[in-house]
Formats: sequence, C-alpha cells, structure tokens
Amino acid sequence: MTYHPVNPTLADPLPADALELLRSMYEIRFFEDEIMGLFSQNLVRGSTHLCQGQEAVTVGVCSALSPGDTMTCTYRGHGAVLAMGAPLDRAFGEILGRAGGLCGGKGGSMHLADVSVGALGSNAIVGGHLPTTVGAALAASYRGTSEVSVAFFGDGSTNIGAFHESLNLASIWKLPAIFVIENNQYGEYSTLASTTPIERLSDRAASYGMPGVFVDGNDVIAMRSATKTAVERARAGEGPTLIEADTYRHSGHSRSDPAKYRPEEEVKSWFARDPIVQLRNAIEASGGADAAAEVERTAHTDVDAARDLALTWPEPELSAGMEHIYS
Ligand SMILES: Cc1ncc(C[n+]2csc(CCOP(=O)(O)OP(=O)(O)O)c2C)c(N)n1
Ligand SMILES: [Mg+2]
Repeated sequence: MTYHPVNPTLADPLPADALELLRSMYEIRFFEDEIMGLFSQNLVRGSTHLCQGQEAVTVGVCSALSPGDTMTCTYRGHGAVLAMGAPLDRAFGEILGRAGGLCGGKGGSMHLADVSVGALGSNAIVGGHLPTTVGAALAASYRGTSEVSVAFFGDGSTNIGAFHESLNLASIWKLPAIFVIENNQYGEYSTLASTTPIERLSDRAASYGMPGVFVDGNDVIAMRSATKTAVERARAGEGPTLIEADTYRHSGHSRSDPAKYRPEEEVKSWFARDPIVQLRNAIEASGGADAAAEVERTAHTDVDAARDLALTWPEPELSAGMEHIYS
C-alpha cells in the first residue's frame, strides 16, 4: 500500500485551474446549503444526505477524468454528480421533484443520474452501485475504448459483499475501474472502529492484488494527483485501484440526524481542515485573493439562479409514471 503524502501540494505552486476547482467546490457547498433550506420549507420529499465537508474528494477525482469516463455514487452523491458536470438547475429540479429534473423529477435526492456527463446514477443501496461501475469498466474493456469508471462509496460500504465481489472481478479481469472510499469516519451513527476490524481501509486492496492508496481527502489537489495515477494505470490495461480518502461530513447522516454522537473536539478539528478553506487559503497565499472572492460570489449567484429557475418548473405529469420502466 502507498501512503500518499498528506497535503503535499496545497503549499506548492498551485495548478493553473485552482480557481476552477474552488468554483466547483463552492457550487456544491452552496447547492447543498440551498437544498437544506428547501428541505426545511418542505419542498424536498423524503430525506437528503449532504456531502458538505467532503467536496474535495469528488471534485479532485472528477477533475482527473476525461469526457467518456463514467461515475457511480451513493445517496450522498449531489457533489459527485455536479463534479461530473451535471447542470445545477436540473439537479435542483430533480431533488425538488420537478419535470425538468435530471430524471424527470422521479428519482429525487438519492437517485441522481446524468448519462450525458457520465454520471450513471447515485444509489440508495449501500454498495449497490459498485457492480455498475464494474459493468461500465467491462463494457469499455470489451469495446477496446480507453474509458475508465469510478465508484464513490462510504467506509461502511467496504463491509458489504458487493464491495468484495466488485474488487475481485475488476482485478482478475484487469478492468479500468477506480474505487474511491469516502471515509467520513462514520456509517450512519456508528464509528468505523465499531464496525470494522482494521484501521486503514485501503489495506483491503491487498486481498485483490491492486494498489491501495490512502489520501488526505480534504486536499483537492492530492485527490486529483492520486486519481491521475489510477487513471493512467486503468487506461494502460493494468487494472483497478482502491483509493481511500480521509474526510468528514459536516452534518449528520441524513436530515433526521443532529449528529450529537460526535465528540466536540473531533468536529472542531475537522472543521479546521475544511477543504474549501484550505484551497482558498492557498490561492490567497499565492496572490489570488480577489479572484477567489469573485469565484465565491459568482458561485453563489449561479446556485441561486439555478434554484429559482428549477422552482418555476412543474411537477411531472401523472402519465410520466409509466415512462422509463421495464416490464
Ligand atoms: C444494503 C443496505 N444496508 C443498509 C442500509 C442502511 N444504510 C443507509 S446509509 C448506511 C451507512 C453507510 O455508511 P457509509 O458507507 O460509511 O456511507 P456514508 O453514509 O457515511 O457516506 C446504512 C447502513 C442501506 N441503505 N443499504
Ligand atoms: Mg461513512
């Protein structure tokens, strides 16, 4: 297993697209602020699982992908779908249950998909989407294209059978898959230590003969760099990689969880390492304070405009319930 150096790059010269990474993370953060507001107004049906605090994982990984690559994710997937390039307004529309939503308003918060940008679907079943990524990688391999498929999933998912089956199959067939554990330290209300007998989840890669990489998941540039290595390996036909991103969710598991079970000191120490603040600080230190402020402003405006537009869309027609189904 390789330990990716923690924070190797945020202090170094920043990449040319640092402001784009910042914009993408701000959009996800503000998008979910608004989702929380809409939820409080009873405009979001069911629950919703926020990824605030984990934005560097999805933005870093997706910034290392190319058009044609695909991605699957969990119910905590707003950030992953937006990071792939799904439009803000249609993502709002989906969560609001509006006809203009990504899935016609029929999927909601836990079922976002936008195949046009390679977002093959978020999934409410823990581990349920890993076989989808293996399938997408198999399809690419069978067709002889260079596409890779990424699966994002939680620490808790590494105890699910589908995790083990998917890693095994992807490795034995050397498929172009990248498995990304969003280790936010908890599965619902349980600490990792209370459900999992090992500390480093990336160690599990050894059982499947693939590299296991442990990365600071709050460092967007470290996440991208680890993903680039995995993408090169996948495109070269050398098979999958398991990446463990060390991170933290800012709020509870879902909207019914006030997250009181987390020690105050732990919460404080993770908030002090907020991924957005870390990148912003690095940009400011390299002379980009005004540009960073402008990115924050426009991200806010864009999110607000997308929300307002989606709120004007109607709910789907009743007849839409009979579309897009198999019989
Ligand atoms: C197969 C299955 N078992 C149980 C659940 C209930 N459940 C929903 S989320 C969750 C915790 C998953 O934790 P983790 O994989 O760490 O993801 P996180 O929510 O922390 O992002 C559980 C047990 C489920 N949705 N699917
Ligand atoms: Mg978790």
